[in-house]
Amino acid sequence: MGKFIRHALNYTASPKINLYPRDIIAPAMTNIFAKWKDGLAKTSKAAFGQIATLFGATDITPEIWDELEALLIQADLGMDTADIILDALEKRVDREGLTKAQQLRTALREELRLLLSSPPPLQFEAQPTVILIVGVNGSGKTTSIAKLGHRFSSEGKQVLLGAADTYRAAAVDQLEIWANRLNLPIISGQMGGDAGAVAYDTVKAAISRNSDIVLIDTAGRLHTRFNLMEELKKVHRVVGKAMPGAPHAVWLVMDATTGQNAIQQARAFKEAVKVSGVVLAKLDSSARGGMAFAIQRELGLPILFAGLGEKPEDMQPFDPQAFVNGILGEED
Ligand SMILES: Nc1nc2c(ncn2[C@@H]2O[C@H](COP(=O)(O)OP(=O)(O)OP(=O)(O)O)[C@@H](O)[C@H]2O)c(=O)[nH]1
Ligand SMILES: [Mg+2]
Repeated sequence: MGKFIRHALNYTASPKINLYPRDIIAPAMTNIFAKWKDGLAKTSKAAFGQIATLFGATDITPEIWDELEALLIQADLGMDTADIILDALEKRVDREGLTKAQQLRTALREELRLLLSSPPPLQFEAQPTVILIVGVNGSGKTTSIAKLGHRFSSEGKQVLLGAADTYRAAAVDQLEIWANRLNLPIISGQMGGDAGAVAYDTVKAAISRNSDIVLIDTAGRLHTRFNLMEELKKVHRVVGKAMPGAPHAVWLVMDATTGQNAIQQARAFKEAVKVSGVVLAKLDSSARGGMAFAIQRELGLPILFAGLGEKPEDMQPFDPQAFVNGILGEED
């Protein structure tokens, strides 16, 4: 058994913690599963849909293995992750004496689930808790901030947004429009101004207003642009000057449609600033979705939230079971 699978098994053996109050509200839960199902409709029809069709055959044949490997790679799991899954499945077929394609399908569902961890509980101990949002151009940062701000404020938290993308024309306006629409307070910078100064002012304002959560938007940047990555490090440092210990979290917004390239990008962000978690945006636009597995296995970062649409309420805490059911279709 591979090292990671062992780890994943240990993980699920630990007691389950109920992370979100939503879990105890039954009607809301039906709603949430519907959201995951709708949000992942593209993925479940495309790559993972073909996997489901593959298991329409009755017996496990050598061809099934070859096709399954190709389909997992096409689904954006990446070669290494696909191999780990296949390896685990082969061992289970031997150990449990599986012969039917349906049994393999159930085993696949379980193995995929084991590769994903539930997000750790969010820590909001510091007052304010400062969260820096980073990522490549167009990954979904600003929209995700609006959605997260909406979510946290609906939970009763005092949220303050910081529009520290002073680089792209209209970036500040974009977040201001969201802030107005969602009734969230915001500190904005001037276009072309110093992003660090805006971040600093936002944190200082949050301290004096007694805010609970600060979400700071930053300019999109290519991970290969040295100067821009240095600037991001500076924003990170300046936030720490405004409040010792801040930022308390750095969330990398990743675009689920980018595929395997996004893993390389994420590594560069991880090196530049201490990324603590991933927001996986645009899962609803992705036909593949397998990136979620690669993010956890190859980057060791938890996926905290998933973007399942463009509306403020289309941001859900990452739920491995709902995700696997969403991409593979309902339980057998
Ligand atoms: N369908 C869908 N669209 C999304 C999601 N998240 C963001 N978008 C769209 O993606 C586009 C880019 O989103 P932004 O939030 O502006 O991305 P950004 O990372 O802030 O972009 P820059 O500031 O230019 O780097 C917008 O059209 C969003 O509406 C999502 O979860 N689902
Ligand atoms: Mg933006």
